[in-house]
Formats: sequence, C-alpha cells, structure tokens
Amino acid sequence: MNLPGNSPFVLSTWSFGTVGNAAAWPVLAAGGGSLDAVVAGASAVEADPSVDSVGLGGLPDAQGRVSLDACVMENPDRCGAVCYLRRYLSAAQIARRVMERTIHVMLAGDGAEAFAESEGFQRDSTDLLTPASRAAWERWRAENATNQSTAGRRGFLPPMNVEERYRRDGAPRPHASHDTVCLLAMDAAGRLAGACTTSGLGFKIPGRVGDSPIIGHGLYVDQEAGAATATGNGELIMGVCGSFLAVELMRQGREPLEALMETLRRIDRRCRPEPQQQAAMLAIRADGAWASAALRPGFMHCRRDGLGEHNTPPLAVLHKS
Ligand code: SD4
Repeated sequence: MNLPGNSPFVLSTWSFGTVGNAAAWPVLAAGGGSLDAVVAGASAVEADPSVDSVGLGGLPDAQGRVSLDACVMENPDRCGAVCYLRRYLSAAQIARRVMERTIHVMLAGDGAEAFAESEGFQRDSTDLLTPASRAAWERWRAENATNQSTAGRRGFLPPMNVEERYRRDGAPRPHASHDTVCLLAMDAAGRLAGACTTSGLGFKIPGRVGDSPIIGHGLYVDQEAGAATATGNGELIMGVCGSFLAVELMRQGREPLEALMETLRRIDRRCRPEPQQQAAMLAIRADGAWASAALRPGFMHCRRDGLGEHNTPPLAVLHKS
C-alpha cells in the first residue's frame, strides 16, 4: 500500500498497537522524528498492565519471573538492544540508550540492569509481575503439574495462543490480542525507525531470549531499503533472520507484501511451524509503501496516519485456516 509522499504514519502489531500508536502519533503529527515516535509508542505499551505480553504485567517464565527484551533501530550503524531485563520496565528506552550512549549494540541480564541503573532508570518494585500475571502463571503451573502437553518437538512449547486460553478460562481480556508490540514509523522527513519490545513467550524456560531484541530477527531498518519487524514464535523467525530477510528482499526490488510473504513462506518451508505457532510481520519500504502479513489468521495490525486509526487484519495470510 502507498500513502501520499512524506505523510507520516506508524504501524504497530496486534490490536493493543492502538495503545502504542496513541503515544507515537502526536510525536509524528507535531513534526517529530520517527525514533522518538516508536520509542514513545513502545513505552506506552510497556507501561500498560493490561497487555500481558509486554512490559509490566507480561506473562512470566516457567519459574514465575518476568524478563523483558527490546530493541530499536534506524540504520545498520544506529541500533541498540537489551535482553533478559528482570527489574526495569522501560526496555525500549534502555535499548535506545545502549544505541546512543555506548559503543555496543546489545546488553543482557545483570549487565543491562546495571547500565539501566547508571543511566538513571528506576527499578520496578514489583519485578514487573501483576496480580493478574501471577494468577495466570499459577493456573499454568497447576495445569502443567499433571499435563506434559506443552512439551513439543522443540523440547518445550509454551502455549502460543493466549487468546484461546483466555476464552477457555473465561477470564476478561482487555485487549483482544497478544504478544510483542513492534512499531515501525515514517516521519515527515521520510525517515524510518522501528522498536520492538516484549516479555517473550509466556512460561518460557528461564533464560530464553527470542527474536524480538535481536537485530535482523525481530527488527531491521536500513534507510536505503526499508524496515521490517516480526512477532509470533521467535524460534521460527530466528530460523530465517526474518526481518533482515524481508528488508533484503525489498532491497532487491520486491514489493513490501511480496517480501513479507516470501519470508513467511521460507518460515513455513524451512522451520516446520506447529499448527498453533504464529508469525506475523510488518514492513515499510524506503519510499513509504507498506504491508502486513501473517502465517495464520488471528493477527491484527494498527495503522495511524493523518486520516486516523485503523485496526485491521493483515493484507495477506499464508494459511487461510
Ligand atoms: C518472542 N517474538 O519472544 C516474541 C513473542 C511474540 O507473538 O512476538 N509473540 O518469541
């Protein structure tokens, strides 16, 4: 799809992307930069306790502890990431500081937390767990004491379809969505930026890090070619360097939608996804043409531009059912 040249816009994943867009759009509308916009959007979702897959209230790991992963990117020489943050909420902002204040790209675990502290970020007093996310973990733990069905052929397969679980449990679900928030924006100067932030797969093995904070996997941006970002089972996306692949395909001349569909076909063919595993992607080419696509139904994306907010299914789905 194409928007009129140099009209700023922001795309985000899942229906809680509206929370991110609501914070990102005022930055863009005021003539601000795309990096400021995506970090504002990511931070808003991280701070929303009703989103159970990002930031505060994110589902914990198998031992009941939350860990956050995030990255930001503008160009191959302008990227930053943190992973396995357990006590600091603002993962996307800390990732940006890594980019801006260090000679490194990625900091992990205790080192990332020490860096966050040295940069003046406040430690979260709840270790990011809310009563709701603790209750979800206690339910999961009770079920898994007797049921080993989460052990898949990759050894351990956390329940992917959070939506399904909520329906079954009858619990109220404030946002009809799940998983990582990824934002891509183009500002009025035509500059691209992306941010990706997550608490990762719910009930993961402690120590597990997915695609989201890894440059080229969960997010890739190169002003020369375009930007792409991914959500869903990180293990699938990491198998094909999903975001890098999509940007490279656009660099080689593919339309954004073709680039995403080719990446998803590669995942489908080479990573053998389980039926409940999802992968979904967004892309913006350097000229502002954009697309969204998913492996399976259920994914939503949100787009905010000068004409308003649009929360819609992706432009294409590889497996229709
Ligand atoms: C991860 N890709 O940690 C993230 C989770 C996600 O939709 O996006 N789920 O694997």
